[in-house]
Amino acid sequence: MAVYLVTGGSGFIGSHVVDELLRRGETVRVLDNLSTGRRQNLSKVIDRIEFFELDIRNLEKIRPVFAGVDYVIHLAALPSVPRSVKDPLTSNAVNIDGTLHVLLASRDARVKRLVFAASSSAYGDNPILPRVETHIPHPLSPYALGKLTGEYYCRLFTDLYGLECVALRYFNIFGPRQNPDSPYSGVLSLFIAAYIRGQTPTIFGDGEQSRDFTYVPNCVQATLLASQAAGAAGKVMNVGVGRSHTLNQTVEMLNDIFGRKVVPSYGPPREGDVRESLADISLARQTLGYEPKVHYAEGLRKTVEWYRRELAPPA
Ligand code: UD2
Repeated sequence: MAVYLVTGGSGFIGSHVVDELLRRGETVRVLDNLSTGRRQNLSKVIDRIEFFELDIRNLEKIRPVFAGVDYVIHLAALPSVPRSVKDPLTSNAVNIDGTLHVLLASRDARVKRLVFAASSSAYGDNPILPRVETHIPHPLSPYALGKLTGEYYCRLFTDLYGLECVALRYFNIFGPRQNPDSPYSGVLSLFIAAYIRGQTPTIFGDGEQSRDFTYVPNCVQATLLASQAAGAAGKVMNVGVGRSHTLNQTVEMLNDIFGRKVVPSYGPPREGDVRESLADISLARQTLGYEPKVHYAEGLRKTVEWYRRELAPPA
């Protein structure tokens, strides 16, 4: 049994990672400042983990949490492209300085390996699809720049200090527990909640932008493989499915699932938005043995089922 520290463990992705680690019998610590994470995401497991309500912007406060830790899954971050465009300073403090703090604390505690949640946003408007890790990155937002900087820091920490780091470029992860109540939430949580609440979803732009929407268990699988796989240290890898869908297609799929004919409203495109996104997952396949098990349509159906239960009015 190993000791895992999940930063951002009360968040959407983090809480799924925690669940899977516990299912495997591992020992789990969570470090989270609950800024975007939610206690209720861990409510079923809180008695089985150690929880530290701390902020990665404070290096000295977080250091003790790393003592005795074998593996760090570093997911704590301030997500959202538009939030970072509005407030680049906080985005930088959390996503860049915070990541550097987590790396320093991990190095000094002699952690065996750290897995970093990087982002598909690093590719920006590079016109070549699918995205391959050797493409030149071109971040379009402070969020994308922060995640890319985190990757570079990871590689440096592997090369300079021997801290094994693996950076995974997550491609638009979705699924249960993504908070639908913030304007900065992922598009699918906002759209599904709008359907359930009888509101009209808004598409920013013409709806022809595409994403490699990735159901969260696929991401959990890749993340835990990355914490163990031989030959992964120092690498950056895409984690997606390898299929992309536009927002207009997504609305059609949701209309099918809900048996409705919702017509979305269209607004101006978002600043810093990426137009097309599609992962080549060959490297993660080869290096990690990663294989996405759930594709978009099925993940979307399962996610809708979850939100239907979650957002149902109390009986
Ligand atoms: C980026 C990253 C993703 C992850 C995420 C974290 C890309 C391609 N992806 O996601 O991997 O790191 O950041 O925040 O950069 N939209 C609407 N209506 C809405 C909300 C969103 O049309 O109500 C659009 C939005 O303009 C964008 C798409 O939906 O074109 C997806 O937006 P998102 O916020 O879910 O995720 P995105 O792609 O910025």
